[in-house]
Amino acid sequence: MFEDHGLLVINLMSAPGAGKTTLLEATIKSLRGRCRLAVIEGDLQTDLDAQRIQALGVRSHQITTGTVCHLDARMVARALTVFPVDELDLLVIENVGNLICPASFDLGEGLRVVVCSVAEGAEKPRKYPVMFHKAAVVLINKIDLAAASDVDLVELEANIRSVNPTATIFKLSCKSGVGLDEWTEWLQHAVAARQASVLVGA
Ligand SMILES: Nc1nc2c(ncn2[C@@H]2O[C@H](COP(=O)(O)OP(=O)(O)OP(=O)(O)O)[C@@H](O)[C@H]2O)c(=O)[nH]1
Ligand SMILES: [Mg+2]
Repeated sequence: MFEDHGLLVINLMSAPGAGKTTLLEATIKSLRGRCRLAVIEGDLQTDLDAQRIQALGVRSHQITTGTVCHLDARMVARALTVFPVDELDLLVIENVGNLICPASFDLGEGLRVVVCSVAEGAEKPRKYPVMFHKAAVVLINKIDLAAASDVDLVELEANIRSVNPTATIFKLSCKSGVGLDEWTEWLQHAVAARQASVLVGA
């Protein structure tokens, strides 16, 4: 259904607190006026993340899963009955913060984007490889904390490459803004490519 509508859908995943919602806030500010965007949020409880997105004037819908540690396609399909996504260029689904289970559930997304925060430690991609296997993009976030976390960015990037040699990797800090332009530029190209592929197919 997403493909038929020429809609780029991103399944945004990470460990809890890696910076998914902060990244979305920064991305929304950067793409303002250039891309019609909406967000579906997944959390066990609260609509705090959906409120953060709405505060920026962007439509968002919160799914609360109760005890379930991931989103699945049925939850997203149900959300779409009350949250129509017509006339959008980009839908981002922020999955439940969890580096394990969400990786095993296809939400119908066109792209998987994984946020890997420096503060988690350099070895995490090797310990939790399934999350990284199908990622089109890995965003290494919180690079401002590299020294304080005693994490070698070269080692972290090599560990991502060892489990996913083809992912596009960006190093950024949502706090300082470093690296965000490269990410939003890439994202705009991805949206345009999605739309162009529908035009070619039509
Ligand atoms: N130092 C630093 N802090 C950051 C950065 N990005 C996000 N944070 C902080 O990290 C914390 C968690 O950020 P969120 O964006 O809520 O993380 P999340 O992945 O959406 O969290 P969940 O939805 O609960 O899984 C917040 O206190 C942010 O301010 C960064 O680049 N550098
Ligand atoms: Mg969040």
